[in-house]
Amino acid sequence: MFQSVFVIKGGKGMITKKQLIKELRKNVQEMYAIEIEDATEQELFFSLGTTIKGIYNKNWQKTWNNYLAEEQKQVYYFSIEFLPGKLLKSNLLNLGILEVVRESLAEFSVDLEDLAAVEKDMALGNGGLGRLASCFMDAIASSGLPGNGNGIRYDYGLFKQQFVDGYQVELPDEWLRNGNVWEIRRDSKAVNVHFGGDVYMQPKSNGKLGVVAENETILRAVPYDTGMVGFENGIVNTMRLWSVEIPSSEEGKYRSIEERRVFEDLTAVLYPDDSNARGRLIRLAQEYFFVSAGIQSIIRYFKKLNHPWHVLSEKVAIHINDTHPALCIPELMRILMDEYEVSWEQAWDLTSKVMSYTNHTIMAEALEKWPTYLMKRSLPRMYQIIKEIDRRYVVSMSGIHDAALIERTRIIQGEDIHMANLAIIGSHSTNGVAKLHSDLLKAVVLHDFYTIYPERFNNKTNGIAQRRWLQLSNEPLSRVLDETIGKSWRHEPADLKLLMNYQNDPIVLEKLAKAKQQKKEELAKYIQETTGIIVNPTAIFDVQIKRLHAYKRQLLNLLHILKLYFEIKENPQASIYPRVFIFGAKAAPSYAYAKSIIKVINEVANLVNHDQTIGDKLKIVFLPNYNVSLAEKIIPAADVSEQISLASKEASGTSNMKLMLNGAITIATLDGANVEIRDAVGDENIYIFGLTEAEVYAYYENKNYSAREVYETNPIVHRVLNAFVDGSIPNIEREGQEIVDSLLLYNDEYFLLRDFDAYCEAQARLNQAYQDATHWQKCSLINIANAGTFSADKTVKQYAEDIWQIEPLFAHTHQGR
Ligand code: AZC
Repeated sequence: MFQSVFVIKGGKGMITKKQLIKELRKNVQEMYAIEIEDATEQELFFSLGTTIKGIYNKNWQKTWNNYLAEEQKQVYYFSIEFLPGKLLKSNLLNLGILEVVRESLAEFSVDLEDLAAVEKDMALGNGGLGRLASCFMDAIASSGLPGNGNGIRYDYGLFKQQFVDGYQVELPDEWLRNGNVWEIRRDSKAVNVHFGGDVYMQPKSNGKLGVVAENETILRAVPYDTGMVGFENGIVNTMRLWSVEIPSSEEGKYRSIEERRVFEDLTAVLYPDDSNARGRLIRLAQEYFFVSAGIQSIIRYFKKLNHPWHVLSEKVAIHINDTHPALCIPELMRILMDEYEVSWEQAWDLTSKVMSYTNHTIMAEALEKWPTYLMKRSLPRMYQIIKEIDRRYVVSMSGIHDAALIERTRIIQGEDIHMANLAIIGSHSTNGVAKLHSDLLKAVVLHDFYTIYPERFNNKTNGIAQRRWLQLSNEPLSRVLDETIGKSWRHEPADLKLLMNYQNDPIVLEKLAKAKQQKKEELAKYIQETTGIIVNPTAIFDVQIKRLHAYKRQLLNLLHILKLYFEIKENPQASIYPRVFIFGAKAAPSYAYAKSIIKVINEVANLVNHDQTIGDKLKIVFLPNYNVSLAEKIIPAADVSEQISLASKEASGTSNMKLMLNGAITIATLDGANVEIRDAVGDENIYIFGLTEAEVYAYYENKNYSAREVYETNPIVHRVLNAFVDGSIPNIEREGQEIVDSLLLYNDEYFLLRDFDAYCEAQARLNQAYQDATHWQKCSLINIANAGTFSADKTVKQYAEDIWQIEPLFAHTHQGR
């Protein structure tokens, strides 16, 4: 069925060392009028990037032409966040030229790693959701699937975090300062996006009612495309990010630079503070901006194919990644009806067939709502269409479902527009991101919708790009795997299972231990360079890396650390295996409580790390500015993976998968994908503790939890909590009180005290287990061997088959396999 017009070649042998050096030399000369030998690292990085882009550009063009020629159905993944990190090495790996480039640079005494470090992280996201979108981009291209990303090109990515006196300080992330070598600005594909104004209906010359808009603000959306290079398959898909400009036709409207600034700032920063009215307005405008631009460009493409409208859903799938792009639904309706005179009924039928939605959270505060007045004022046509969708929803459900249920599920309730409701009503698929999460959506969070549209609900457990999180970030482990089970795992992560055959092989276990040790030493060096803290690389490296949030319970980790600290203080001779607790986490700038926890962890670190009686038995390291690149350093070096959110609160988690893949052993609650990790490795190879989700809900039901009771009856909890306010920990008067209040006065919303004993008990078991090296290594091996199941390749294939109904371009050849 696939008659590709072009033969796409990819993979190894694409370029020789000689050719590469020739190209690189040419680019350095053309771009900077100098020789390679005279180029700075920055210049060399840029020239190399340009050279690499030159290598895949043809494939990029061919991939696109193939999609066009085959008229294949494509998916457009709309996400307000993408977190690709650095692209140089991943592009080299996927092109199969990592080694050629490494060797070519060596000829000039340049280390590829140094050059790679020059690249700024593309940090256009906050955390899990954005990183998932980027793992999916890599996996979609690597699976040969026709899929494109659609998002925002923020001038400033997620803030850079520094600690000053233990406090988080946020600095702007000027990732574009030196330019972005990977992107291509496409002026010819720019579109206008309309905001505000007055919108009303008026008969047109053909007698039909048409929409008239006056006094609108018109902004120009300019796309910047980045190639998403597939793994050794010659496919290059597109991630399209939109940037705002003032169209030349509108120039005259603005009298001053300040007036222009307001509009030019629309795509300036990721997640503007939404705690004030102005911030919220910008955020809503951002959502509409990238949605409208993206949908316009999709429709422009579809029109090129010259098909009747009813074919739209056979050619296009649009994915709404969390509710931020939910305006895709009314925007597609608008374009079909207002610009092409498609009837409401047909437009609605097509829209719901094209759209699908992923929910990433059950935290109520993260379910987006927009005040109607804001929508009415800034996006009046969107408001009209949403209102009509809501009205028709109510009418269509009346008589079928009871009135209360309809009221609870409608889109406009009181003064609020519920974006999740819009996303569910206007699409054909709603999925959660781990089995437990999807079950909770059906049973609790979105239960009402589940009774109305049971067939729309499904689960797609998250996955990760093994290429970045193992092949690239952990070369020592990758080499051991190659030697032990061959290289097929590099293409087929499920083949990691072959490692199970070696679980009792002392030589393999020893090799794995060595690979881990090498990464731990590298991290120890990095820790010393960046923080000055000297850690013992043979200690247990215990890692908690994720956004700072109360439900993720970094504080529970800290409570346990304090328990250990007091134990050693009381009994300095006690035999305790040395442990380094490593944190990486950013707190939202407006999230005061999370920032207090950062401060307290830093102060405890300061206290413990300088305490002579503790020595290297206990060290606490909070590495600043956690991001993708830092994760690539920490994860390969981890012995222990902390996944200790309150059961039911973490939708899935993905660092849990990355850590497991790198041989860390998980200590976890039965939350999110931890449940599936447990199923994959078995109870003996993971440390599970704490309340189950059912027990948590039972407490909600019976309202019978008393944190104070735990405090009063448990002497260790008592001792540890007192430390926050009795001066044992210096410099935390305000924060210490705030934390104790959250636990005692406000009854410990996330049940830290309830889970404390169970957590300590699991930690003690783990500590014991680590001291049996062979046993620990075997356990680690079993975790690596079973991590293949959490591959993003597998996950996107499930999306492709069950939700998007798209197929790979053709059965691509794995060259060089
Ligand atoms: C995160 C979830 O918190 C995390 O559990 C999940 O693994 C990840 O998405 C990917 O699905 N959510 C977010 O990052 N943000 C929001 C708004 O949910």
